[in-house]
Amino acid sequence: MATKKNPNNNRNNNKKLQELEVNREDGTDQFLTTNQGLRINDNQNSLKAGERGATLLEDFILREKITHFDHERIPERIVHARGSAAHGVFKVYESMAKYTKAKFLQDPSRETPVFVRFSTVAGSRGSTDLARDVRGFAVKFYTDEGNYDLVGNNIPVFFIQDAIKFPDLVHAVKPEPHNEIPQAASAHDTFWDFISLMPESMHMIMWLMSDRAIPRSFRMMEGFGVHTFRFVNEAGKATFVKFHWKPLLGVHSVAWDEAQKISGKDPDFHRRDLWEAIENGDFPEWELGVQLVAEADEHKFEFDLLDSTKIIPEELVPVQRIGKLTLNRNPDNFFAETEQVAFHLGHVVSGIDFTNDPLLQGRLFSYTDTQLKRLGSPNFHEIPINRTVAPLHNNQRDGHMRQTINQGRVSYEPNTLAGGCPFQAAMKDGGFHTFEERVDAKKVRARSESFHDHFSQATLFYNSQSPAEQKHIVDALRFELGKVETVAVRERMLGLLKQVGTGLADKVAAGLGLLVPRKAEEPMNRSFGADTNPKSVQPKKVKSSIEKSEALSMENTVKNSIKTRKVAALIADGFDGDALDAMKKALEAEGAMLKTVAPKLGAIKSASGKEITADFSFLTAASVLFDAVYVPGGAASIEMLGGEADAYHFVNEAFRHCKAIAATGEGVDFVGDTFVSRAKDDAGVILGEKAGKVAGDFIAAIAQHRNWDREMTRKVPA
Ligand code: HDD
Repeated sequence: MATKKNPNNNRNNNKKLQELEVNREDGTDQFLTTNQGLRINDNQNSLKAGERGATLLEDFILREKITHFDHERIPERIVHARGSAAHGVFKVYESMAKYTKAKFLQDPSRETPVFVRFSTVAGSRGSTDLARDVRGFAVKFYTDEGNYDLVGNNIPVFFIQDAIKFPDLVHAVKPEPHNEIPQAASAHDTFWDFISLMPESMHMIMWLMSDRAIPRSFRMMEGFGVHTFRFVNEAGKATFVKFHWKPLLGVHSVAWDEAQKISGKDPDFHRRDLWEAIENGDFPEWELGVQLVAEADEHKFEFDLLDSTKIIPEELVPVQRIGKLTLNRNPDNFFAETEQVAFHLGHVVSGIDFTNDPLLQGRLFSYTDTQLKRLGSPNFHEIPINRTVAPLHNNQRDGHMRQTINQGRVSYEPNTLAGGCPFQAAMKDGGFHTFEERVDAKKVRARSESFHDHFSQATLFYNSQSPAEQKHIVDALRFELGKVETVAVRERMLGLLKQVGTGLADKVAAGLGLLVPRKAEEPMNRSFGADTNPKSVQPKKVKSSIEKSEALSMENTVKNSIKTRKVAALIADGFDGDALDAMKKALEAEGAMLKTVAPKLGAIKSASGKEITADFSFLTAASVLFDAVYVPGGAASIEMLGGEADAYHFVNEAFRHCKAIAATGEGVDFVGDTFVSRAKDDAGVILGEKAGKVAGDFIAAIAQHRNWDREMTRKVPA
């Protein structure tokens, strides 16, 4: 789709941009050259012994070009291979100096440049954006004190408690190794075989089977740092902190049937959405939230703060919003920036520190290790997108593709020959000082008993969902487990779901045509070494201090805006031009877009003879790519649309996916011939004579995102 260039999307004057500028290349008005700067005279023909003769080894221009091409690919990320990114800025609202000495969290006038990469986890680089999957939400802050990476997800918990299980988890979810099937999908035997033996994953599974795993847009996702981290202030006092990103547009998702169809119609749906929003000047925004817990309160919860399968419910510790992230510039080059960016949990600044969460601890090793493999050199920090804007001086030298030209003969410390430089920084000068946590323990391979409850928060999550959201979880489990061929795996999963309680297992079992096992398989918990008797350490359900948490349901999210929403208007020659204009004006006034879809591309004439150019034809658009549909009147237009199966399908499918539908004039007759006629009382169906009159209700219905209740009562084939 064509995008209008955003006039505000220019390069603001920050240090990171100046840095990137040095490496930007633009061939405008320039000669074509070799990598050595030699001007090329013929880029069409290789050097041959005669016009019909063999190519000569001497052709250094050919060899240089082909060699470079042969080496263009680097290994994709082992997880999170499929991603999209953007540049932006972060600003704190007011100083957090009471809790952290991190300077970028202290000065509200300071704009910190950021680069944010969103991703799916399981699929390859070219896989669909709409997989049912966790989304990565990785933020690199280029602070004046060094790079800080907050490498999180759009789900606040994780599958496993200990990093030693990560390779197993990833092997299980990736395409099965014998036939490389299925791509970017968890609906297969190896994933559920593993999960059915890992009760600790049940909380995460609830989130993953919910609509959170099929977001409407990266711009409409929450983000979470997942682990408990530490803030440390100037006095050395630590406070536990959990990080949240709260999208200002709210948290919204698509329907699973829709996700599967988008995967065919536009597998780049999320990438395109992010790109176009930024090009259009609709800059995505999130607020940074923190949950703060005093060190003294570490043990006051019924769960362990070090356990990444647990949240701190917002009812227990409210999320304070402390700053804003705005994405305002698309990358210039996907490979140079989005592909080469290297995140690492260990990229911290003074004032932010770790905890002993065993998942976090393992990650501290994995990220640099993987960059070495993927980017191929310990100098990956010199790639422009990874460079810090803070001064960098140390005695590390050489290595593949070294760019820095270090001067002088001293590359060791201590030294006198360079006057002792570069020298260590005292704490008062920002030198990083690890939080002095007291340790007095035996070396053991073990899991703390405080990690043994695997079900309470899974139940809390399920109980906190609206009826429609619960139905989606049941349907998702029926889908995923229905794709599992090994019946014993399905049954083991039912045994686990039974422990989540609340009738969930019965509902899933009914769809699978199975019975819920009367007793969960005995040594269900395999998270112990060979010498531990699992029966003595079975997972225990702890009583949650709350029954429900409003923040866990997307039903309670922001629903007061239709900004950036896409509405399709179905038109053909003879459409009611005044109605279309009025609706477009009303929608655009609220920040939404109206795009026309017609039986053909090119000029379409209104009833009064005015021509407009159709944005899409029924072949190039589909209802799944829009948030809502409008059918204006115009007798001739409606008659022509009446002959288009695709036009009926468009409306029926939008109805099935619970979207807002409006029709005016003769358009009302058209939707009367669709399944919409079954639902005249539906809050998301707005019918009337004049566009100006129905626009208000239509806008209110779009702002609700979807009328999910519709699917609880209607059956619509589409
Ligand atoms: Fe990870 C990438 C997030 C657990 C090992 N991870 C990666 C990315 C995100 C996360 C967002 C993509 C970064 C990018 O856009 O380049 N990972 C998480 C979260 C986890 C988590 C939120 C749990 C709370 N990860 C985790 C564990 C390990 C890894 C336990 C290993 C022990 N993750 C990696 C990795 C990746 C990675 C292999 C692949 C590519 C990369 O790092 O740069 O190192």
